[in-house]
Amino acid sequence: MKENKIMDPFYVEISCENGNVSPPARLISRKLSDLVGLFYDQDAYNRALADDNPVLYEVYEVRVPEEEGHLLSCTTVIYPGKVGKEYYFTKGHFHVLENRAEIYTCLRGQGYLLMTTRAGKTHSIAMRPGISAYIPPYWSHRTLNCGEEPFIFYGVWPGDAGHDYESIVEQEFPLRVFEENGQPVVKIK
Ligand code: S6P
Ligand code: ZN
Repeated sequence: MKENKIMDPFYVEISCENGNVSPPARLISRKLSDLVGLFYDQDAYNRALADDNPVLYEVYEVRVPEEEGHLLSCTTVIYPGKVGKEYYFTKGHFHVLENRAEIYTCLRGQGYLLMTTRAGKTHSIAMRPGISAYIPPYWSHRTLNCGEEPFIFYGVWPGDAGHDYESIVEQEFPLRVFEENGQPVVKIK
């Protein structure tokens, strides 16, 4: 590699309060309408959407090239709320290159990391500040907020991993978390 082609080191500052990254990173915002067909209770989803179309989560992505050798990173902020009894969650995905792993470290709030394999194995990890979870290659992953404040985590993954959302739409995510008697309960559906 020619010396003049090598990227310079840099740093960002992350707010554990609201997940903002500075200098400003790319912001992706997902609303209730972006998660059509993903919640368990479709009637509750339709009723909620008729009322309002809130932002469920935001992602602040640190900009580096999306290619082999680099590490991508972002904060994800999931706001508190439910559709019916099911907590707000992310769309969830496999990596396009399925043998690419990822690490999620919780900065604020309470949530769950849900994971599944194509063969139907499932795993969940309760997340709270300081918990750093390893998502091995070949596991799809979805996160949710089961608390009353924003749930914020920082993720790091290989630059060439990519996102496969279609598989999650086609084959329903088998793990779901509902509120029962004021507590989150993980269920296989
Ligand atoms: C990327 C990583 C996260 C998610 C983000 C939103 O590989 O897993 O940055 O993209 O938490 O979730 P989703 O499922 O909407 O991309
Ligand atoms: Zn991922």
